[in-house]
Amino acid sequence: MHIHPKEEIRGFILSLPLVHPFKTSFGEERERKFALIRVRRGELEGWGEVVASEAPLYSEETLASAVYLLKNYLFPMALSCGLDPRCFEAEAEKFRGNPMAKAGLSLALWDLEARRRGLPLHRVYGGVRKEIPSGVSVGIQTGLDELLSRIDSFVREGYLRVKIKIAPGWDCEVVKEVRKAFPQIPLGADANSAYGEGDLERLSCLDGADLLFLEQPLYPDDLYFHSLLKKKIKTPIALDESVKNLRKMKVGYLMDSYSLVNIKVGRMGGIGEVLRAAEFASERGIPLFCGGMLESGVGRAHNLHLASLEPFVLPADISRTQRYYHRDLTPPFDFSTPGYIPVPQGEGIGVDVDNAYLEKITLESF
Ligand code: OSB
Ligand code: MG
Repeated sequence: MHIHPKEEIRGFILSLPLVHPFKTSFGEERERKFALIRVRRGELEGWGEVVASEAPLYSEETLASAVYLLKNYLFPMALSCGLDPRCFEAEAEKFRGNPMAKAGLSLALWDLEARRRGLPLHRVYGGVRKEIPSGVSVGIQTGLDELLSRIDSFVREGYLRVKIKIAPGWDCEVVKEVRKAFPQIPLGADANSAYGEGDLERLSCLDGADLLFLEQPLYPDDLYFHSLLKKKIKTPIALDESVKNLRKMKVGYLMDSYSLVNIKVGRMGGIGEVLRAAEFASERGIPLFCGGMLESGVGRAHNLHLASLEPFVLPADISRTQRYYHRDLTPPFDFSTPGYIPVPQGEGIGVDVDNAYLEKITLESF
């Protein structure tokens, strides 16, 4: 008789205090509450991160809705797939939405799969980069002086691109001053959908600042008004929230809604969708960058492997660990040479989770 090694899935709800509060057009975070997913087969484990937050501000999903779905539907689904990531992702498509719940488990299954094959994840994906150019996303500050001094210290550290969060009242003037103080840095601005169809003319105020991109200025589900905006302004449009899957990316391409795309696995519902999006981008020459959701070391390790794919040609929203957390659940990620974070070379995600610390900060497990 064939004996199956024991298969098990467990979720952990955790909270980590941020080194610095992170303010966007939709709110301010001082700590990050999220979930980690651990899958086990015999001696092997795989880890994933669920990036949904407590309130539905970035997207409709919440941590509570993700935990509900995982516990009641997605864990049993993955077990009935024998923890096979492709089987799970295909099965999970029958549920509408909820990409962050699906992605958290998908990531854990891919990590396990890579470890089973004795390969680092980026080799399983066919990544081409050994180190990832690193950018930093800087929240809305209480004043211009604070912003300029934060940017100054990030630039001195070696970050290769700075992205500042903008919102009505913290936009044209701020971007102009940042550009004046840092004439050379690759600079982007992210509005997290703070503007509407009445603001299209106004956003051309950014055109003089030689921005690399304006990210997601309009509604989080919109492609049409972004295509109108793209015709009106010179600044390249990057989409984040609006690109919820490959189909949205295709439609946005056909409608000419963007010049580049911020890719987040949590937003797109799993690795399979990201790999298909990367293939599409590669065929069309669409530049991508890997986004971030202030992940712990587990999520950031996954992001490093994804950012090694060929079309991810722009600096990623993957910063040094010390920019997010004093103490993380994995060993810290840092620059090898200034501005570059190496892709972990061990099996799977290539880093181990500090189980003692995990146990200490777990609020609840499921
Ligand atoms: O819009 O890219 C975003 C963080 C939380 C939610 C949305 C966004 C972000 C970031 C942070 O910009 C990027 C990072 O993890 O460093
Ligand atoms: Mg964004």
